[in-house]
Amino acid sequence: MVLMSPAPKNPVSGNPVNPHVEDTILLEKQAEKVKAPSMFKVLLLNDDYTPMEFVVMVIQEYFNKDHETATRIMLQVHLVGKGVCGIFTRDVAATKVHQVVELSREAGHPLQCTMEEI
Ligand code: TYC
Repeated sequence: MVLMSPAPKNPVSGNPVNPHVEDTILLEKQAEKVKAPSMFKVLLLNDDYTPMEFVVMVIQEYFNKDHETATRIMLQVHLVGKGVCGIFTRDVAATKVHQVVELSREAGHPLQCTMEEI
C-alpha cells in the first residue's frame, strides 16, 4: 500500500502551496485590477463676444500650444461651435476648466469651457 499525503494547499485560496503558482496567480489578479484612468476632453465653446486674441492666449497659456496651433483651435471653435484643447485625467481637466472660466470672468468675457468623458 502506498500512502501519499495530499499536496499542501493555501487555506484561503485553496491553491497548491507552490511559490511559482502563487506568484503567477497574484500577478494575474493585480493586472486585472489596475485600470487606466478615465480621460476627459476639455473643450472651448463659441460665443459672439470673447475676442479671438483672448481665446488664442488662453489656449497657449493653459493648453501649452504654440501660437499657430492655438489659432487653428480658436478658428475651429469660431467656425464649428466647439473645439478640443486637450485630453486629461478628471482632476487635471476640471482644474483647467475652472482656471479658464475664472480668468475669462475676471476679464469680463463670457467664454465657456467644458469637459467631456471620452
Ligand atoms: N466668436 C468669437 C468672435 O467672433 C471668437 C471666439 C472663438 C469666441 C472661440 C469663443 O471659444 C471661442 N469674437
